[in-house]
Amino acid sequence: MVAQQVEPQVYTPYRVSVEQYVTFREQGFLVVPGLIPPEDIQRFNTHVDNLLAGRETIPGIVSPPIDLPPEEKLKHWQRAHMLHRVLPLHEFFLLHPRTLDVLEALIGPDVLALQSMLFFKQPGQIGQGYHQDSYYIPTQPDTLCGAWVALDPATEENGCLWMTVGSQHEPIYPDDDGASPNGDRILGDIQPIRNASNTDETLNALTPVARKYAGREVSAEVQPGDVIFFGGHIIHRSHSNRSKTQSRRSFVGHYCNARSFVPWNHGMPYEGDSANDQHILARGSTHLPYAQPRFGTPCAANQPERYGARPAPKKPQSMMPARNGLLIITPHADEPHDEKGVM
Ligand SMILES: O=C(O)CCC(=O)C(=O)O
Repeated sequence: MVAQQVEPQVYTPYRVSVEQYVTFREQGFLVVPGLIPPEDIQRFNTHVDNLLAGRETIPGIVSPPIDLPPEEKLKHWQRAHMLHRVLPLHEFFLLHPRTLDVLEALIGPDVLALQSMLFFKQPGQIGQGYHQDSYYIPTQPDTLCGAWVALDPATEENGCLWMTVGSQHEPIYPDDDGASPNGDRILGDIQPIRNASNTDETLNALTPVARKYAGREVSAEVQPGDVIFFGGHIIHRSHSNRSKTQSRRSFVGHYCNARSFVPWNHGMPYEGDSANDQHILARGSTHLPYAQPRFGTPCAANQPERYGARPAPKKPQSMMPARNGLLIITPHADEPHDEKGVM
């Protein structure tokens, strides 16, 4: 079956509250319940069912063999990356307007969409051990944020995410096993790690860092349509799916502020120092290069008047002492220099 274009739809904009903004920074993550409408989740799940049954295919990727028993077909994949570059529905999910509304408030206003992942996580499939996402996806300055969309109920039993609250303030630990060139190597006393994402705590060298936050690791149990937003520094993990029948599917997008430099293209080559031109401008504007969505999903790259519009810059102003000694905001006094931006 050929993948269909996704018809543009109208959504009620989502407004992040001050409390949610503070929670995101205090906890390192934020759950927004019911952000994605049920009909969109239903549509995506039908697509995932079709993939697993071999009724839909992923260009360039081998589908489950036709003669495999249905229960074996379900285990054909654990996860698939970057499908937004080959399937319109994945591009639509990566650029879902309600997800972007939240990102615009948390890390924007300019948002670049970098990566997508689909987790199948059927009963018995494994989780992912302690890791920090910015270890894998560097952005400079680091503004990385994940948006984890629940497609099924995610519970402790079927392998939901676990977040180590407080660890969002940790630097990104570089490794000495050569798995990634990233990390905050400039810090004098930082101890390099090994085996990030390894589910064996005794091998994963982020375990002692996570243990600094003993008692603060929390499970993020969510329902379909709920979205978990989490920054690139928080140490998090998921366990294996221990349920007998309940899959734990999820769609995960990664984003950054579109004014960050992104020397990353999912391991694929790019020209020059940054790969910003490979990633889609989702909201706002940027002085850096960016890509267009391949399947025309509406976003700032192709509809700047709708998703990229910004208020016009105001006249330059300064914080200056008033006659009574209090600080007030005043227009600059020196008009000719102000126009050139000279103080
Ligand atoms: O969904 C999972 O099991 C792991 C996802 C994760 O850790 C991530 O998206 O960074």
